[in-house]
Amino acid sequence: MNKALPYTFGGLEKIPLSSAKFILLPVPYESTVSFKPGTRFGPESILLSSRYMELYDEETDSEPWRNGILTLPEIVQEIDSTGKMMKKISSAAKKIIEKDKFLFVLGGEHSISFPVVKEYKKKYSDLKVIHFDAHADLRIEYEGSRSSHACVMRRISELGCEIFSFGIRSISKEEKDALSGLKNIHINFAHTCRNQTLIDKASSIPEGNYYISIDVDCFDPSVVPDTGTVEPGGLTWYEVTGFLKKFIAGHRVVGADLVELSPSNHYCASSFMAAKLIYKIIAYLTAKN
Ligand SMILES: [Mn+2]
Repeated sequence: MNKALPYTFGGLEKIPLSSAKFILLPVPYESTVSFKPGTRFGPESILLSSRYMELYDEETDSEPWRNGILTLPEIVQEIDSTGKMMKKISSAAKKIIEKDKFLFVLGGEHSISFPVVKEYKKKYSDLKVIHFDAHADLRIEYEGSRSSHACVMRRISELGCEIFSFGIRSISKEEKDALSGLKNIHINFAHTCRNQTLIDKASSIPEGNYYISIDVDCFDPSVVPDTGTVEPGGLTWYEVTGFLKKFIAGHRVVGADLVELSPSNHYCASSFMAAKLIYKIIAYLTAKN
Protein backbone atom coordinates (compact mmCIF):
# COMPACT_ATOMS: atom_id res chain seq x y z
CA MET A 1 0.00 0.00 0.00
CA ASN A 2 2.78 2.42 0.89
CA LYS A 3 5.46 3.24 -1.65
CA ALA A 4 9.18 3.07 -0.86
CA LEU A 5 11.03 6.17 -2.07
CA PRO A 6 14.36 5.95 -3.87
CA TYR A 7 16.08 7.99 -1.13
CA THR A 8 16.43 7.83 2.63
CA PHE A 9 16.98 10.87 4.82
CA GLY A 10 20.68 11.76 4.85
CA GLY A 11 21.33 8.83 2.51
CA LEU A 12 21.39 6.74 5.69
CA GLU A 13 21.25 2.97 5.58
CA LYS A 14 17.93 1.38 6.45
CA ILE A 15 17.79 0.23 10.06
CA PRO A 16 15.18 -1.85 11.90
CA LEU A 17 12.37 0.14 13.51
CA SER A 18 13.43 -1.17 16.92
CA SER A 19 16.81 0.59 16.75
CA ALA A 20 15.45 3.90 15.41
CA LYS A 21 14.67 6.78 17.73
CA PHE A 22 13.44 9.11 14.96
CA ILE A 23 10.93 7.96 12.36
CA LEU A 24 10.48 10.10 9.24
CA LEU A 25 7.12 9.61 7.57
CA PRO A 26 6.74 11.13 4.07
CA VAL A 27 3.15 12.26 3.40
CA PRO A 28 3.00 13.77 -0.10
CA TYR A 29 -0.61 14.84 0.29
CA GLU A 30 -2.03 17.78 -1.61
CA SER A 31 -5.64 18.55 -2.28
CA THR A 32 -6.69 21.86 -0.81
CA VAL A 33 -3.69 24.03 -1.70
CA SER A 34 -4.73 27.64 -2.41
CA PHE A 35 -2.26 29.01 -4.91
CA LYS A 36 0.89 27.29 -6.17
CA PRO A 37 0.55 23.51 -6.38
CA GLY A 38 3.41 21.09 -5.79
CA THR A 39 3.51 20.28 -2.07
CA ARG A 40 3.07 16.61 -2.99
CA PHE A 41 6.66 16.74 -4.29
CA GLY A 42 7.92 18.13 -0.96
CA PRO A 43 8.93 14.91 0.83
CA GLU A 44 10.88 13.46 -2.09
CA SER A 45 12.71 16.74 -2.65
CA ILE A 46 13.66 16.98 1.05
CA LEU A 47 14.99 13.42 1.03
CA LEU A 48 16.99 14.00 -2.17
CA SER A 49 18.51 17.24 -0.79
CA SER A 50 19.27 15.63 2.56
CA ARG A 51 21.76 13.29 0.89
CA TYR A 52 24.12 16.23 0.37
CA MET A 53 24.14 17.39 3.99
CA GLU A 54 27.05 16.79 6.32
CA LEU A 55 25.94 14.32 8.96
CA TYR A 56 28.19 15.96 11.55
CA ASP A 57 26.54 19.00 13.20
CA GLU A 58 29.14 21.61 14.09
CA GLU A 59 26.84 23.67 16.33
CA THR A 60 26.11 20.83 18.77
CA ASP A 61 29.39 19.02 18.01
CA SER A 62 27.43 15.82 17.47
CA GLU A 63 26.47 13.16 14.93
CA PRO A 64 22.67 13.10 15.30
CA TRP A 65 22.23 10.17 12.88
CA ARG A 66 23.87 7.83 15.40
CA ASN A 67 20.63 7.98 17.44
CA GLY A 68 18.89 6.05 14.66
CA ILE A 69 16.89 7.74 11.91
CA LEU A 70 14.55 5.61 9.82
CA THR A 71 12.76 6.86 6.70
CA LEU A 72 9.48 5.02 6.14
CA PRO A 73 7.83 4.44 2.75
CA GLU A 74 5.54 7.30 1.80
CA ILE A 75 1.80 7.20 2.44
CA VAL A 76 0.24 7.05 -0.99
CA GLN A 77 -2.16 9.91 -1.60
CA GLU A 78 -5.94 9.30 -1.65
CA ILE A 79 -6.93 11.97 -4.14
CA ASP A 80 -10.68 11.42 -4.11
CA SER A 81 -11.23 11.25 -0.35
CA THR A 82 -9.78 13.56 2.29
CA GLY A 83 -11.40 11.45 5.01
CA LYS A 84 -9.72 8.29 3.75
CA MET A 85 -6.34 10.02 3.58
CA MET A 86 -6.68 11.41 7.12
CA LYS A 87 -7.51 7.89 8.38
CA LYS A 88 -4.42 6.48 6.66
CA ILE A 89 -2.23 9.14 8.29
CA SER A 90 -3.83 8.51 11.70
CA SER A 91 -3.24 4.78 11.63
CA ALA A 92 0.37 5.17 10.45
CA ALA A 93 1.05 7.78 13.16
CA LYS A 94 -0.62 5.69 15.86
CA LYS A 95 1.66 2.70 15.24
CA ILE A 96 4.77 4.84 15.64
CA ILE A 97 3.55 6.87 18.63
CA GLU A 98 2.58 3.67 20.48
CA LYS A 99 6.18 2.48 20.15
CA ASP A 100 7.45 5.65 21.89
CA LYS A 101 9.30 6.83 18.81
CA PHE A 102 9.75 10.45 17.78
CA LEU A 103 7.63 10.87 14.66
CA PHE A 104 8.69 13.54 12.16
CA VAL A 105 6.15 13.93 9.35
CA LEU A 106 7.25 15.41 6.01
CA GLY A 107 4.44 17.12 4.08
CA GLY A 108 2.58 17.66 1.97
CA GLU A 109 0.09 20.35 2.81
CA HIS A 110 -0.56 21.57 6.32
CA SER A 111 -3.85 19.69 6.76
CA ILE A 112 -1.84 16.51 7.46
CA SER A 113 -0.83 17.84 10.91
CA PHE A 114 -4.34 17.36 12.29
CA PRO A 115 -4.53 13.53 12.29
CA VAL A 116 -0.97 13.33 13.68
CA VAL A 117 -1.64 15.79 16.54
CA LYS A 118 -4.91 13.97 17.27
CA GLU A 119 -3.02 10.69 17.77
CA TYR A 120 -0.37 12.37 19.94
CA LYS A 121 -3.08 13.99 22.05
CA LYS A 122 -4.48 10.52 22.86
CA LYS A 123 -1.11 9.61 24.38
CA TYR A 124 -0.29 13.00 25.96
CA SER A 125 -3.47 14.58 27.27
CA ASP A 126 -1.66 17.88 27.99
CA LEU A 127 -0.24 18.06 24.42
CA LYS A 128 0.58 21.60 23.29
CA VAL A 129 1.65 22.82 19.87
CA ILE A 130 4.42 25.15 18.70
CA HIS A 131 3.32 26.45 15.32
CA PHE A 132 5.50 28.34 12.84
CA ASP A 133 3.57 29.81 9.92
CA ALA A 134 2.87 32.95 7.89
CA HIS A 135 -0.87 32.28 8.21
CA ALA A 136 -3.00 31.80 11.30
CA ASP A 137 -4.76 28.75 9.74
CA LEU A 138 -7.73 29.40 12.04
CA ARG A 139 -10.59 29.47 9.56
CA ILE A 140 -13.69 27.49 10.53
CA GLU A 141 -13.80 26.29 6.92
CA TYR A 142 -12.17 27.26 3.66
CA GLU A 143 -13.63 26.81 0.17
CA GLY A 144 -16.24 24.47 1.62
CA SER A 145 -13.74 22.23 3.41
CA ARG A 146 -13.13 21.90 7.14
CA SER A 147 -9.98 19.87 6.42
CA SER A 148 -8.28 22.61 4.40
CA HIS A 149 -4.72 23.67 5.24
CA ALA A 150 -6.26 27.07 6.09
CA CYS A 151 -8.26 25.50 8.96
CA VAL A 152 -5.68 23.16 10.50
CA MET A 153 -4.94 25.13 13.68
CA ARG A 154 -8.65 25.72 14.27
CA ARG A 155 -9.21 21.94 14.14
CA ILE A 156 -6.24 21.35 16.46
CA SER A 157 -7.53 23.97 18.90
CA GLU A 158 -10.85 22.09 18.99
CA LEU A 159 -8.96 19.05 20.31
CA GLY A 160 -8.20 21.18 23.37
CA CYS A 161 -4.53 21.73 22.59
CA GLU A 162 -2.90 24.98 23.61
CA ILE A 163 -1.22 26.50 20.54
CA PHE A 164 1.69 28.96 20.39
CA SER A 165 1.97 30.43 16.88
CA PHE A 166 4.97 32.40 15.60
CA GLY A 167 5.70 34.36 12.43
CA ILE A 168 2.03 35.05 11.61
CA ARG A 169 1.56 37.91 9.15
CA SER A 170 -1.59 36.93 7.29
CA ILE A 171 -4.90 36.60 9.12
CA SER A 172 -8.49 37.38 8.13
CA LYS A 173 -10.66 39.82 10.09
CA GLU A 174 -12.92 36.89 11.06
CA GLU A 175 -9.97 34.89 12.41
CA LYS A 176 -8.68 37.92 14.34
CA ASP A 177 -12.14 38.58 15.82
CA ALA A 178 -12.49 34.91 16.85
CA LEU A 179 -9.21 35.04 18.80
CA SER A 180 -10.73 36.73 21.85
CA GLY A 181 -12.91 33.62 22.33
CA LEU A 182 -10.10 31.14 21.62
CA LYS A 183 -8.20 31.30 24.88
CA ASN A 184 -5.95 28.33 24.04
CA ILE A 185 -4.39 30.09 21.02
CA HIS A 186 -1.47 32.47 21.48
CA ILE A 187 -0.53 34.33 18.31
CA ASN A 188 2.88 35.97 17.95
CA PHE A 189 2.73 38.17 14.86
CA ALA A 190 5.84 38.29 12.68
CA HIS A 191 6.58 41.91 13.56
CA THR A 192 6.93 40.83 17.21
CA CYS A 193 9.29 37.97 16.26
CA ARG A 194 12.36 39.88 15.12
CA ASN A 195 15.88 38.80 16.03
CA GLN A 196 16.56 38.01 19.69
CA THR A 197 12.97 38.89 20.67
CA LEU A 198 11.75 35.64 19.08
CA ILE A 199 14.49 33.58 20.72
CA ASP A 200 13.72 35.09 24.14
CA LYS A 201 10.07 34.05 23.84
CA ALA A 202 11.14 30.39 24.16
CA SER A 203 11.72 30.71 27.90
CA SER A 204 8.26 32.17 28.60
CA ILE A 205 6.41 29.13 27.24
CA PRO A 206 5.00 26.79 29.92
CA GLU A 207 6.21 23.24 30.53
CA GLY A 208 4.43 20.23 29.04
CA ASN A 209 4.55 17.80 26.13
CA TYR A 210 4.96 19.60 22.82
CA TYR A 211 4.44 18.92 19.14
CA ILE A 212 6.21 21.27 16.70
CA SER A 213 4.52 22.07 13.38
CA ILE A 214 6.57 24.07 10.89
CA ASP A 215 4.90 25.50 7.82
CA VAL A 216 7.90 26.59 5.74
CA ASP A 217 6.07 29.76 4.69
CA CYS A 218 6.95 31.10 8.16
CA PHE A 219 10.32 31.88 6.59
CA ASP A 220 10.94 34.97 4.55
CA PRO A 221 10.58 34.32 0.80
CA SER A 222 14.31 35.15 0.47
CA VAL A 223 14.98 32.03 2.57
CA VAL A 224 12.15 29.80 1.27
CA PRO A 225 10.68 31.03 -2.03
CA ASP A 226 9.20 27.61 -2.80
CA THR A 227 5.98 27.25 -0.86
CA GLY A 228 2.26 27.15 -1.62
CA THR A 229 1.35 30.69 -0.49
CA VAL A 230 4.22 33.19 -0.16
CA GLU A 231 4.10 36.13 2.26
CA PRO A 232 6.73 38.87 2.59
CA GLY A 233 8.28 39.82 5.93
CA GLY A 234 9.07 36.35 7.21
CA LEU A 235 11.54 34.84 9.63
CA THR A 236 15.19 34.05 9.03
CA TRP A 237 17.16 30.83 9.52
CA TYR A 238 18.89 32.07 12.68
CA GLU A 239 15.68 33.35 14.25
CA VAL A 240 13.88 30.02 13.81
CA THR A 241 16.80 27.76 14.72
CA GLY A 242 17.76 30.04 17.63
CA PHE A 243 14.23 29.76 19.01
CA LEU A 244 14.09 25.99 18.48
CA LYS A 245 17.47 25.39 20.12
CA LYS A 246 16.42 27.30 23.22
CA PHE A 247 12.90 25.88 23.29
CA ILE A 248 14.02 22.26 22.89
CA ALA A 249 16.69 22.67 25.59
CA GLY A 250 14.00 23.65 28.11
CA HIS A 251 10.94 21.67 27.02
CA ARG A 252 9.81 18.13 26.22
CA VAL A 253 9.11 17.72 22.50
CA VAL A 254 7.45 14.46 21.42
CA GLY A 255 6.81 14.89 17.69
CA ALA A 256 7.07 17.28 14.75
CA ASP A 257 6.22 18.00 11.16
CA LEU A 258 7.48 20.19 8.35
CA VAL A 259 4.91 21.07 5.68
CA GLU A 260 4.04 23.17 2.62
CA LEU A 261 7.33 22.90 0.76
CA SER A 262 6.52 23.15 -2.94
CA PRO A 263 9.89 22.52 -4.62
CA SER A 264 10.88 24.24 -7.83
CA ASN A 265 12.96 22.69 -10.58
CA HIS A 266 15.19 25.74 -10.93
CA TYR A 267 16.16 26.58 -7.41
CA CYS A 268 17.02 24.13 -4.67
CA ALA A 269 17.63 26.38 -1.61
CA SER A 270 14.19 25.72 -0.10
CA SER A 271 14.51 21.93 -0.16
CA PHE A 272 18.07 22.06 1.22
CA MET A 273 16.87 24.38 3.97
CA ALA A 274 14.00 22.03 4.86
CA ALA A 275 16.34 19.02 5.04
CA LYS A 276 18.83 20.89 7.22
CA LEU A 277 16.11 22.22 9.53
CA ILE A 278 14.82 18.70 10.16
CA TYR A 279 18.38 17.54 10.93
CA LYS A 280 18.96 20.57 13.20
CA ILE A 281 15.84 19.74 15.21
CA ILE A 282 17.08 16.16 15.61
CA ALA A 283 20.49 17.56 16.63
CA TYR A 284 18.93 19.82 19.29
CA LEU A 285 16.78 16.96 20.59
CA THR A 286 19.68 14.53 20.87
CA ALA A 287 22.24 17.06 22.16
CA LYS A 288 19.96 17.47 25.17
CA ASN A 289 20.46 13.87 26.36
MN1 LIG B 1 -0.05 26.69 7.46
